[in-house]
Amino acid sequence: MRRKGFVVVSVLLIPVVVLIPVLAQTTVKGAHAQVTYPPSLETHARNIAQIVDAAWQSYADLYDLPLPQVLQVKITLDPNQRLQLYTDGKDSFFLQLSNERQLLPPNQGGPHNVYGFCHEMGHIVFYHRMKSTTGMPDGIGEGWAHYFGSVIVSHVFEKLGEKAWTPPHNYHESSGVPRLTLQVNNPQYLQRDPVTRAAKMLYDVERKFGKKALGQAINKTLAQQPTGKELVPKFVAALVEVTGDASAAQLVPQEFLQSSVRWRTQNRDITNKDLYRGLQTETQDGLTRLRYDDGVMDGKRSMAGSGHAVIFRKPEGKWQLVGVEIFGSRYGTPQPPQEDFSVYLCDAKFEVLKEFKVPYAKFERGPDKWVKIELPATDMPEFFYLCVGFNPTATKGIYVGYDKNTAGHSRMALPDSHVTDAEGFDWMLRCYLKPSDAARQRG
Ligand SMILES: [Ca+2]
Ligand SMILES: [Zn+2]
Repeated sequence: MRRKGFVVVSVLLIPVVVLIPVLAQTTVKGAHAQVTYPPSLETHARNIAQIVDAAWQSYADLYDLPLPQVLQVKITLDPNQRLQLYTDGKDSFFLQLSNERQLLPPNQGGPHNVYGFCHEMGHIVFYHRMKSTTGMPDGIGEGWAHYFGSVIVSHVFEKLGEKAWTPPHNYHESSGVPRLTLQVNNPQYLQRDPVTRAAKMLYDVERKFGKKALGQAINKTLAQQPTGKELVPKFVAALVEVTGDASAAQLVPQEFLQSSVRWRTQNRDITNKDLYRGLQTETQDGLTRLRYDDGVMDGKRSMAGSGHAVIFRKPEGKWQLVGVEIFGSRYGTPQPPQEDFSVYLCDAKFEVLKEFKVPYAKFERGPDKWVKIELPATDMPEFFYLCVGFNPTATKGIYVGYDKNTAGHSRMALPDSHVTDAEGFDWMLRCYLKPSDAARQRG
């Protein structure tokens, strides 16, 4: 009996002990920072709130660059996670720690934490005012956040000094303008790293035209809500306008003016007919349907920062695309988000021929099923991609089913961004065609 009693007690105790550190989160509020943290990190949470407030003001004072009024910082401590600091690009960033040694300053083996918050805010400065990051050239996202993170962390140091962090240290020397200056003047770094070249671009602009002009050019750029592809070309135009100096454009390396699709695929050339083995052409609902999958799902996936693409070859003759069908389900809030996702029809070079916007509400939560999406009849070339971008996050997205009984025709891809082979499966994504109506086309 005693033994049994003892067992019951331990069963009750264990969950309590395990749950407390996971659930108990406390919040400290600053003027702009709202820091949520496990109780053991109280001191650092207060440090972070003060640093984020100071950095928020530095972005405004030095560059006139606005940030959201309230920035959420979420700190978690869990030995099962790896050290990570990242942002949702809107108004939050996340510091994931696996142990408290990761709060030590850089000269004691820790990461550049103080700089890191200023860096994430640099991402938010851009991303929260952009239409999307699609097509952003390699190096720009990190390079520009690095530039601002470095300048801002030095400015924060002027205001708060060494004691802003526990233990106190000179984060200006370790992680601010001195480090940045060494990097952008190091030929080896410049040669091998687009991030350094992108940081040097802003460094050069600021040295020549000053902080106010740089801030104005960026504000003019972001006021147009650019995509990642448009960001740098619009920045160049704005910079020339703000400075009244056409030669300002020369400070922007050519490599950043075209978006570069990153190809990680065995078959960049999709006009090879051998690639379309396994493509089934059948009649369904009075239309012609193309598919690879066997109708039985073997897994499903949602991918932040990417999309689901499948290559197709149309049958002989003239056809128009009239629909796609996707096997999947929605996750997230019970109510679908009030936004559209994109279906792209792309040519054999993965250039967008047409983008169709489709309401998220097309997909329901619950069991996965076929969802048919009608599209306005559209001509397409012999070889084409259909790509669907759901812009998923942790709280909204679509799981797209895949089939392992077929492979080689699918990619993880987004236009102007990247094309990566989906290895060992094809997305359950079909398309519907109808013979093109020559008479109606003439009319
Ligand atoms: Ca299957
Ligand atoms: Zn970053």
